[in-house]
Amino acid sequence: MRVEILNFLKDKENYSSGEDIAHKLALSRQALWKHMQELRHLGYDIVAVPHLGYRLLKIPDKLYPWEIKYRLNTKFLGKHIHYFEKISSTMDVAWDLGKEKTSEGTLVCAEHQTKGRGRLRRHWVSPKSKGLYFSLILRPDVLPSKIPCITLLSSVAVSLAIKKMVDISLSIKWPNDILIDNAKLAGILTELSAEQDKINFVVVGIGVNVNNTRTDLPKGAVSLYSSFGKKFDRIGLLRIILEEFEKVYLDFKANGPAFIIDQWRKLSYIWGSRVKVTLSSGKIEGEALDLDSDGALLVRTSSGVVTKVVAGDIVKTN
Ligand code: BT5
Repeated sequence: MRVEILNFLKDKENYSSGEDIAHKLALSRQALWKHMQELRHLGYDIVAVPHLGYRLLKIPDKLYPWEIKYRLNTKFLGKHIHYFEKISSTMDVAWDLGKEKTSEGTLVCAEHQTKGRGRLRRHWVSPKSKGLYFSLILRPDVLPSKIPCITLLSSVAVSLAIKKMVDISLSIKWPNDILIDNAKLAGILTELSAEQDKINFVVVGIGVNVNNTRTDLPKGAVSLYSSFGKKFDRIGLLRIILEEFEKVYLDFKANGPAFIIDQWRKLSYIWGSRVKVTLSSGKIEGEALDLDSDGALLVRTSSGVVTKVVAGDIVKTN
């Protein structure tokens, strides 16, 4: 009922009389008053003026599931949401849900992560209510070899969403960093449960620095706030990311990786540059040539051999 009351208030620019709301939602005035108290407790700024009624002045800066879903224009992404004030990592919860056959598109988000992680278990700094920290459960019907495409499509979708919200020049660093002027704005982590020729599920974890101040950020990182000097609507940004993500994902499922790879080539700045790549098996150095149709990075070493890199860290050396 809380959500219905909120939607009622959101649809009205002005005051709504208690009598009107109670009547439309088939509630007693007493029950309505109780719900209003609960909403205030959740952080909603609702004023009540005698003879005029109630008016919603401010929505709290919280990733409440019903706020994310409000006017969310997706078919399946974000239709089921698990929300936490504080959690170790959204990846852990999403992984357990993935094993339990939770439906594709389920979203796990948190205000704060105590053990947010990046690749190779590196720490992901996740201060309370400053950034977006969320994981999506996907069940793509593709071969496990196509998994790098899922990481690439995630960075393309997040970049397109951020550019939709704010006029900004972004770049992507292979495979998963979204950068503003070489500083890291967002990171993506893809974890996979698969058998030899079948994916059971994929968890895509996305961290975006939104309203972090410089002191909330690790070295080499940037936030939208630190770049623009103003706060951004985290819920609005999350909604746009979900919408863009679903569009790019459905296009990938229907038409393959052509769109993602094309967008990715445009957003990446390494083509033709010398790069040093750290792999689990050692290091290689060479020229970043292109992406192949699996989303792997092709690097030509000084011996002229072209190496296909599926996972690793790259640094541009010229
Ligand atoms: C990543 O790893 O960039 C993937 C980050 C994914 C985070 C999301 S948040 C929601 C979900 N739940 C999780 O627990 N994780 C996902 P990687 O490429 O390995 O980069 C990690 C490195 O980025 C660290 O070693 C730091 O140098 C740097 N770093 C840590 N926190 C950062 C932040 N908030 N902003 C920018 N850089 C950061």
